[in-house]
Amino acid sequence: MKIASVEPFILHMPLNRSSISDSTHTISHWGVVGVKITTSDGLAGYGFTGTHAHLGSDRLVTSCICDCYAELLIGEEAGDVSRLWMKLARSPALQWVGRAGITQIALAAVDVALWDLKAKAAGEPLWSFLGGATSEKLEAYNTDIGWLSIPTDQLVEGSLKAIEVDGYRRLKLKVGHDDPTIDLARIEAVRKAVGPSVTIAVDGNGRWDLPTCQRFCANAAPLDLFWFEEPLWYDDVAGHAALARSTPIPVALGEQLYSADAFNQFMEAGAVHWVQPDVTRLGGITEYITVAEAAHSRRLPVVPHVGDMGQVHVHLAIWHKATTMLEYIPWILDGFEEPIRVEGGFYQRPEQPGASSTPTADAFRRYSRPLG
Ligand code: 0YR
Ligand code: MG
Repeated sequence: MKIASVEPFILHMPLNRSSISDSTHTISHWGVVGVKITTSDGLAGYGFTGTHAHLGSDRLVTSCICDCYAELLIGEEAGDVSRLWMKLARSPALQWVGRAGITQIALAAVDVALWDLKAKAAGEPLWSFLGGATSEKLEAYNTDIGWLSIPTDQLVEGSLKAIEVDGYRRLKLKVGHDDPTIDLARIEAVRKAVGPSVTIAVDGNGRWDLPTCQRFCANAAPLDLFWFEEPLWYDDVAGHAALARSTPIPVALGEQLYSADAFNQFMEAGAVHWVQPDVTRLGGITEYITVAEAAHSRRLPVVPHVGDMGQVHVHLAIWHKATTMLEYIPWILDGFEEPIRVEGGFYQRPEQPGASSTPTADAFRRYSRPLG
């Protein structure tokens, strides 16, 4: 199974509403920026990263794949995923240029495509190919009801519908107003409506400083928060460790970390309780496994962030022992051959061979953007 071609693509898929905001971004499209890798025997694997659909920076990713990684891949044995990951991650052309950011995001797309190929060649869905399911059911928690751009009355309404109609038991609400008492009032309204048994996590997307987070956490005590995600600047290990020591609210993070080394620093400092790796940032499934195993060996739970909107992470979450739940954001369901499915608050197991990373022909027709 030799690699015959490496073809990058950029798709900009519209969200299920005009736009959403968290504390740091307002977006209207999700970028599916990736690569199709074809083998000499005609099998095609797809991998992608998730972006905020800025064409300029998306092209940096496809250029990295096209101008740097492709020549290292053509003619290689496609099944040697570990060796190819090392070849790309340690390539002299890129190691000095970036061990985080664009190079890892591009590597993520390639690595997912290679795993997709391997599972397709074996005729199995990735979760089964990796070793099978770790438990009967995988719970979904709902992020899509909680954007900062949703006014409080609709936030309450959407939360109630998610619980009472759709069967969720876990919600995540965005926080990060300049005045945190606004966030506290929003959470309080939801808590009052849904009652004490629903878990409510919050996500600050790195907006606040340490004193603001500490004040927020002290005032949030009666709200029973399940975790506080990305409270501080993404790389601030000491700040997260200080926050973790000063509040009983568990700290969650990882969606913007690019290596196992970065995760190790947070874990060693006691700066994270819920570990949130993302294959679309981390250099793919290969490095994700390293992080998930490191977390599990410290008995820390792993709850991946869905930069792929769950398409690939559903497989990893079903398979890995450290994971019992997965984020749900249904933005790109019409874009993939086997879209993720949640019923009654639980993920359904994918059945098709591969990593559920194959966009539909229709998505390529409708959402493709020029590579440059
Ligand atoms: C929108 N999930 C997140 C989205 C989301 C972000 O900017 O990218 O809110 O990925 O933090 O936990
Ligand atoms: Mg987040």
